[in-house]
Amino acid sequence: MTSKIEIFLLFFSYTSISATSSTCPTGFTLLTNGKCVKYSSGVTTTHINAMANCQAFGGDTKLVSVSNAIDNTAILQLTTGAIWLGLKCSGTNYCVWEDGTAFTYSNFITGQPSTNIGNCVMMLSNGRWSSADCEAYSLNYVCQQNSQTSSGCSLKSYVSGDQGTLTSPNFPGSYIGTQDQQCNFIITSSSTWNQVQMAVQFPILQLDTGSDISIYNSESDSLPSVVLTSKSTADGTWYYSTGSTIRVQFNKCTGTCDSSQVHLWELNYRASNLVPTTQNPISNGGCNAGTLNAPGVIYSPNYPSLYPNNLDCSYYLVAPQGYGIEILFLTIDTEHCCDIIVIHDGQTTELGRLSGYYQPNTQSFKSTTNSMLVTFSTDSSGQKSGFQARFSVYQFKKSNRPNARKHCEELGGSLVTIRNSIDNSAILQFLSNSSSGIWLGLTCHTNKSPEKCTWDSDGSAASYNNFLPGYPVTNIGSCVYFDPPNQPLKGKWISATCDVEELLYLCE
Ligand SMILES: [Ca+2]
Repeated sequence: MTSKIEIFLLFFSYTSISATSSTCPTGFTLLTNGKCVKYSSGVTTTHINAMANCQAFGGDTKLVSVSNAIDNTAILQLTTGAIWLGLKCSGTNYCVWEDGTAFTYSNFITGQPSTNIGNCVMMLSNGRWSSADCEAYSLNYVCQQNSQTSSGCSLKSYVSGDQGTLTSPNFPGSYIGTQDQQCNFIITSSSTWNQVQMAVQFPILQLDTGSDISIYNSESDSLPSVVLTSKSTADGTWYYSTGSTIRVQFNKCTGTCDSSQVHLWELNYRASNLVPTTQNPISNGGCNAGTLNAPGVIYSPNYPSLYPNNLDCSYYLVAPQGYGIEILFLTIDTEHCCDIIVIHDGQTTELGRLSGYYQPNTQSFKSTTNSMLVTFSTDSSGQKSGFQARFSVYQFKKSNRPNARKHCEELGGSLVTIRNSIDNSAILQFLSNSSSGIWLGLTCHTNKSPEKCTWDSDGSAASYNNFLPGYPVTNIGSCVYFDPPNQPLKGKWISATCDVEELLYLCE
């Protein structure tokens, strides 16, 4: 018996370890978290230009994000004097990293961020952060991009890191014809913080009909949480695990495979911190937790023990611009008459009310804006266990232009208006990860006369424009979309047929 066990163990350990090596482009330095970084070293500029300079390195290069004290020290050691961070703040304490990292670590000096000073953020020479006017300062900066991991394919490949990229065998060539039939990537965060979850996204996904990619919540799960097939597209969706490990299984075609086209995929992975659970209230209203960045989990106070009487809780859930909040109630048990959960789209439009007992995982809601307000109020007697809910981000649906406009009007607004180059840069930044363009609230009436196009929001003529030279072309259509910077038309405005094209849109 013993020898059988030994043989099994030898076999297991042999197949379970597969080397992966991370590499950075020339001039970039590899940090332990799997990011490649490059210091501008003497090249100082405004925040917007620094963002553009980073993007010019190509791929997913952005201004640096900092998700913990170790990263902060590593960046500090690389630089001299103040630098721009890829962070922007609005409101009292609502800040968003340009690369989508959850804003759960900060190192601001006392009393900041202060949007009276500005919406941008700089790291000072002592490592502390300060708000800054985006245009008034000219600073050094650090660009980052994910390291490339040469993946290979084996039954079990272990990958450790907080951010990185994996590719199909033989990438950027086709995986068709490479031999292994199944590859597993078990990706685990290097963070020791226990509230971390791993997410994956596919910027490139072109599977043949005989192959699929299954995503599992952990190394040992046998049922996948998501299965991607030849019909799946690289639509920017992040797929989250419930813990710090995610397993991605690539099942390659067997037998006759389609070698008429190049089939390949590229995967980005990213660890993000779960939003800490709300604290038990020490007094009525003590469960108000401020702004919570998605993804995360919220609970009623004391959950799963009895919630207190006379509660007035609110949970304000926020996603990056261009994304909505999706909430799934894992459990709900409240006093039916009197202890009520209300879900709002944004802060005011009511999406639904829940009270009483519900089967687990049956109640879910989606916002049409990038925020959702959930309130929970209880009366003076009668307590139950309350609720537990998971909230995540989803990318808005695409729509033709008439429906997009109608939807914005239903929300009391209009499709996005761009008055100047600053607005234009903001949209460019919003679109930096997108493969779809967005509709503008602009209608053109005369061929090749951009100044005669008018904005939906107030009927005014377009005094500023960023049309591709020779546009608008009203023969194509009177509507206008903004092409994303990573597409061939690189951030330019293009004419389109209003009721045919399906694109993303932003309301304002
Ligand atoms: Ca009650």
